[in-house]
Amino acid sequence: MAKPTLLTTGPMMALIEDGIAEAFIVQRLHEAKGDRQAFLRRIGPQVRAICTGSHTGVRTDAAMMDLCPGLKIIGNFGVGYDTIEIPAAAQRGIVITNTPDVLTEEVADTTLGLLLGTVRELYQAEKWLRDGRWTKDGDYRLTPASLRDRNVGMVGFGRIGRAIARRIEAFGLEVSYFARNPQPGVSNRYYPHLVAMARDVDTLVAILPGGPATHNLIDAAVLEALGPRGILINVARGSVVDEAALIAALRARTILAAGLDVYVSEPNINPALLELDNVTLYPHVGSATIHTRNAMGQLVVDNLIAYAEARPPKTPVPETPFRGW
Ligand code: 8YV
Repeated sequence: MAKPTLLTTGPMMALIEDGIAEAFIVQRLHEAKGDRQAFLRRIGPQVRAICTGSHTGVRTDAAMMDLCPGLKIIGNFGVGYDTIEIPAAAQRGIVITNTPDVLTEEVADTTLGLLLGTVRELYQAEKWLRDGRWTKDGDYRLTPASLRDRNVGMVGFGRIGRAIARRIEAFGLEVSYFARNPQPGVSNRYYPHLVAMARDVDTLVAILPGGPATHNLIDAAVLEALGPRGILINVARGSVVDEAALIAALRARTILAAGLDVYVSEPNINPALLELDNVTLYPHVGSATIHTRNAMGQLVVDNLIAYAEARPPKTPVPETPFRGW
């Protein structure tokens, strides 16, 4: 039987390229010469699978799905799949798969690094040393912020949020959470209103899905409620924070500091952020270790191969349950 055609929307790690090569004829959107639309119109009718990820910068939307009328599965490299138009896939019976669980602990580890680094100005302190200022100007300043007297509110309390909370609690801090619904089996204080939680805590950690439902959720009102001791950590998606409001709050010091791993238009960072000394900036490295990226890549391959071998996929997302190929 002829191999089905798979479209990649951007460069994929070698593990994925090798894993899909056996089972699929692979077409690469980013290698299309000239007009991408013309390329899609030409190969779209054969495409049965798409392999994508937020790093490709390509939105798998209804228009792309319409150009691929036989599309059955979209294998996403990443737990977040906000670059895919989810209702359009659900309507067409296309299964989206993502990479849950395998990155949970890694992202939680990175978040603690970002939190500690932001609170204790660890990057700024290292830069002080590297710039030769320790010998010239003396000790780095005592930091105004400490974890010792902090009170954390999680914005989102899914698998990764709870893994972050476990770590923060191990540091002796109290953790509350805001989510759409109270989570079963946890004793942390639940807030149905984000502004109310922001008023009661001084540290927010955002780890919730991107997309229309959470767009600019952390806005000027939330930042104002967080107040002048406030620290915002975002390891979710750039879109969940109103970036202009955040920049204004950091500039005016109406919040103390922020630590960001994600941005509105990655990898193009708003230059205003680069000029601020009260923000720690990571280049979206939450899950970025060889160990974890290999596990994510393998899960992408397993899901796509499941289609090629007519088996159920391992990790379909809740909005597009598997109902047979
Ligand atoms: C991915 C992420 O590595 O899983 C996610 O949702 O944001 C990262 O872990 C990133 O999407 C790479 O494409």
